[in-house]
Amino acid sequence: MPTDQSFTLAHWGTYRVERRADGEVTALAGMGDDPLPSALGQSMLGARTDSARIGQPMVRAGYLENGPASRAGRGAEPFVPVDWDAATRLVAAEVERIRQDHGNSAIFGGSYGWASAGRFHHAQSQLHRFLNLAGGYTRSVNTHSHAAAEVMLPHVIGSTDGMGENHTPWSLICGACDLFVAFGGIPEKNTQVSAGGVARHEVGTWLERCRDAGTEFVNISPLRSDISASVGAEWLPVRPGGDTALMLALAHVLEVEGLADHGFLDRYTTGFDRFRAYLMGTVDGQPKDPDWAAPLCGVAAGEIRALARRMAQGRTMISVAWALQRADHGEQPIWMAVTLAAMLGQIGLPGGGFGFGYGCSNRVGNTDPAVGWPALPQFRNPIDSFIPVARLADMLLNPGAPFSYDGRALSYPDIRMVWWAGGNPFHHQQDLNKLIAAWRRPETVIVQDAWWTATARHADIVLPCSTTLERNDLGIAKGEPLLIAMKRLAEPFGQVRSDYDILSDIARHLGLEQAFTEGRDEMGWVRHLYEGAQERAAAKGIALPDFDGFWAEGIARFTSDREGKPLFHAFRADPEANPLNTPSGRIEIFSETVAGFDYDDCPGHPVWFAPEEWLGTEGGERDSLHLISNQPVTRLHGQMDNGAVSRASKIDGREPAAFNPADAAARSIAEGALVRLFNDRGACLVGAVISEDVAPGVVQLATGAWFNPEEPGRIGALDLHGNPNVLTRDAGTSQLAQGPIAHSALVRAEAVTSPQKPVTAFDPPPMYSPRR
Ligand SMILES: Nc1nc2c(c(=O)[nH]1)N[C@H]1C(S)=C(S)[C@@H](COP(=O)(O)OP(=O)(O)OC[C@H]3O[C@@H](n4cnc5c(=O)[nH]c(N)nc54)[C@H](O)[C@@H]3O)O[C@H]1N2
Ligand SMILES: Nc1nc2c(c(=O)[nH]1)N[C@H]1C(S)=C(S)[C@@H](COP(=O)(O)OP(=O)(O)OC[C@H]3O[C@@H](n4cnc5c(=O)[nH]c(N)nc54)[C@H](O)[C@@H]3O)O[C@H]1N2
Ligand SMILES: [Mo]
Repeated sequence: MPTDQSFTLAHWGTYRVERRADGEVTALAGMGDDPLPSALGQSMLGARTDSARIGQPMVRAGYLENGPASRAGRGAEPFVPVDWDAATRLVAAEVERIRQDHGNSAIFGGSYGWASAGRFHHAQSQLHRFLNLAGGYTRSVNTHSHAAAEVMLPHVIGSTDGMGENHTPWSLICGACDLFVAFGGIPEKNTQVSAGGVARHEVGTWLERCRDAGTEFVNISPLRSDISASVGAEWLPVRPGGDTALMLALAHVLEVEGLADHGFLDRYTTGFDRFRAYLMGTVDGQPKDPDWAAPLCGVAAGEIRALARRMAQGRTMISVAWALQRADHGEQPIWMAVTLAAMLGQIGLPGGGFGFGYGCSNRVGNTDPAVGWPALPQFRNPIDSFIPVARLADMLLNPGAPFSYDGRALSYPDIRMVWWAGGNPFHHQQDLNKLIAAWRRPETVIVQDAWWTATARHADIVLPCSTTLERNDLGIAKGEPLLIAMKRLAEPFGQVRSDYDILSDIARHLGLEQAFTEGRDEMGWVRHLYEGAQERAAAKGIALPDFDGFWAEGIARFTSDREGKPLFHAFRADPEANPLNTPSGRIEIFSETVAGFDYDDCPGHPVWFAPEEWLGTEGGERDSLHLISNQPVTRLHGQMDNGAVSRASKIDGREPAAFNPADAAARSIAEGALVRLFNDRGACLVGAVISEDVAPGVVQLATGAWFNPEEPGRIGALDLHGNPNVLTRDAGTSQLAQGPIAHSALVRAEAVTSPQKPVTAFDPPPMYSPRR
């Protein structure tokens, strides 16, 4: 019998749908078995119909009149509402023109971003499938989350295990780990989400269980709040960007005090001797000891020595948040953390070794049921043209210019069309003023989104899409034993369509409709994907109900008896039989491959590089503060910034920024005051929060406030709302990974007393109706 229950799935959780008698959805309630449902769900209903929603296709006025020749007005001009037929014909004709005149590599379809949960209506999968059928596109590789680690780790450990998959699960940390050393903390705010969805928020419970079982936590981070107070962690407020120096000094103590496990190093690693010469200062005359590191990392030499000895005394987990590698030379803390863990010799044992991303997403530390769930097939991209994801502005500004990436000499393609669906580059890209300049280069910009984000405002053609609440989909919380029937809960807003319907229609104009849809409608695809999931689950011995039963029930749970294993337990047990996928089959503390690339900014073993911008150099001596633009508590990046939860956190409409009391006092900044943060790259307004939990010299401003330039389209205009990416620097981590460096930026702060324009980010842009 079908029940009257409905559920929905979002990146931030699973929710039970509550309705009025007439069927109208009134609330999304946390699931009874979720120990810590995320409040973010409460933003979804209101945002669905708010002033920031786009109800109809829109074309920038100048583009409608003069086409691609008019691009200087991008981001500044009003929009003209058009009907779907006009919009889809315009897009189809432009795709045709660009691929005829410039070839498919001139279309940038990387379209990086989190989109929304749901296996079918995944915006990037939809767009990539469409573009592949249309002849291909220039793509992007790696993620904003952990690009440096994604490229570095395969050279060091042969995979991204311990970051992407196969972490030592919490169940094997709890009771086994004596000391959990958390670089970047284990911020519970971030465990609200996992890409694709969350069933149960369990990290908070695990931390408390670990504490009760005797694990001691050390939070090495500029923010005390990066571990919940209930865990009782010791706080070492490291200078942002100084962690590699600290790790080197810990390694130095282990080595000189005879605490390093040379048996492990000999059997399981290669290249320690080369690294040791650097560590001891044989090669450069500078031992990397605690006295050297203390002024760099801001942790006293005595504390470093004490921590190193404690780490060698019992079972120690070295945990590094992804944030550390989203920084100048972000490859180094990753390589150095593996090296440090190897010196402790506990890799492969319960509660020991290393892990990247505990506290960065709910999934990290779960025992994954390891079913390879199906996704919408994307076909093959016939074009081999790509950029590392964060090199977007460089690509647009410098067509043909050479760049290095992971041992390859490449050059930037000449992009004529940019197409984004499910991402928000005017949220995620560093140095937004540079992006505005770069964004003027392509001839046509197409954006699919549900809301007037800054990216939609900087488009020529805006194709408004439905939200998850307005369509049917299959939800699978990856890494957890749960499938959700994501039923349509509300009529689509205005004239919006799903990305699938939008692209099917464009495909029709290009003669690709049958290939794109394969004759299936939305429910046909949802059923098809579910049946694929059922098959794959069956192969793992998991029985799922048939589709109709599942859809009626709204939810399918299963049990997975997969036992978690410590990361690299098989390698530890027998390194000859289970080698790592590195050239040596071992952990590479020195990599001949990386050394062979001959990069001056990423040599063959972990080293200390002072970041170009940080508090340890001249700039820091003046009145600069280090900007930590971390992930927001109240939303997912820019998503739901227009929702109730995020809006409630604003101060006079501006994003809150947290200062240490001493830094606030020195600048006459009072709690709740309006503050201007600025540097040579840009400026924004924020509301001040004053907190002892912020290390001196640091200002914390979460990412995601919708960019709201006082004068839209003008480079350098003041952002009224508090988007940190007007301040961050756009450069690669190194020639190896070319990852983003959001966490390496210095800013200055001043109290603002004159009245300032209000935030208008959630109002629609100017529009006018076409002449009849
Ligand atoms: N300063 C600074 N910058 C950062 C970071 C940082 O730490 N500091 N973090 C970086 C990281 S780790 C990441 S992952 C990125 C995140 O950057 P993004 O993933 O680009 O950010 P989101 O706000 O999640 O953007 C997703 C967009 O997709 C839209 N969307 C949702 N569902 C759908 C759909 O079904 N169809 C379509 N067409 N659109 C949809 C949403 O409305 C939203 O505008 O930001 C990076 N930027
Ligand atoms: N609520 C919520 N949760 C999220 C997201 C979100 O938008 N909202 N985004 C998700 C995404 S896409 C990702 S990639 C993950 C990101 O996970 P992370 O990259 O780990 O997240 P951040 O919040 O940027 O950083 C975590 C903490 O690292 C600390 N930190 C920054 N720089 C340094 C440093 O130099 N040294 C040390 N020791 N610590 C430093 C900061 O104090 C910060 O609070 O979070 C995910 N979780
Ligand atoms: Mo991310």
